[in-house]
Amino acid sequence: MRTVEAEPYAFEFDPATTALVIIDMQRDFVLPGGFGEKLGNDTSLLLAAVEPTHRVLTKARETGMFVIHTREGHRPDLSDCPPAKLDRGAPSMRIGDPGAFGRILIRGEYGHDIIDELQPLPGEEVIDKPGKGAFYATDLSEILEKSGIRRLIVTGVTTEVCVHTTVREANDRGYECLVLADCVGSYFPEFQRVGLQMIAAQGGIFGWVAPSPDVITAIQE
Ligand code: C5J
Repeated sequence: MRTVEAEPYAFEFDPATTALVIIDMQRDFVLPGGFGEKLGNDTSLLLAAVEPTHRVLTKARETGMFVIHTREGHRPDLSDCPPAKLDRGAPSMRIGDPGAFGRILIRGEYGHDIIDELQPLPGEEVIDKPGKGAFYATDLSEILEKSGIRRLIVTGVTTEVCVHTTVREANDRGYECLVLADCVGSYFPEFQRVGLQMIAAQGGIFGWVAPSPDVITAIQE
């Protein structure tokens, strides 16, 4: 077992039964010009997570840890996108509309795919999810069970939406989740701060939070 100082208390993990999960580091969310920015958001706050996440991913790959990437998106005919999701907030650009990087959040489009820096390697799991959580309408549960994974080290975007939803879903399924504070990002600084606090509050109500350099050290011990 490895131990890393975390909030609210030390997180223990065995790299052999722990997966690194990288949530939705897609061009449409992270890059200037993409869907996220077109909705009025500042993507620099998400881009800040790229370098630290790349360092964790490199260490995980070097040490043979199980790596999972997720992508939020939909079929080209939008049959897996509820009208409520499509219409929410009456946005000027909707999922499926043409955007700077192809049709917004549609599988197979350039913008739906993961940014160059964090592209999956052959053999790494890529979970295509229609919802915010990575367990809803995917085979993530089966993959984790089959692979003997008990704990998740979680990175990605956005902190208070897809990261939170996935960590909550995982916690309810019995997985212990460590969220890396500098490897997750929100368009809203306040949500980033409070989102991280919420995870570790009440004795770790649904997880732990730690900075990535400490976790890299623990992985390579
Ligand atoms: C959002 C996500 N924010 N990946 N998606 O709609 O957090």
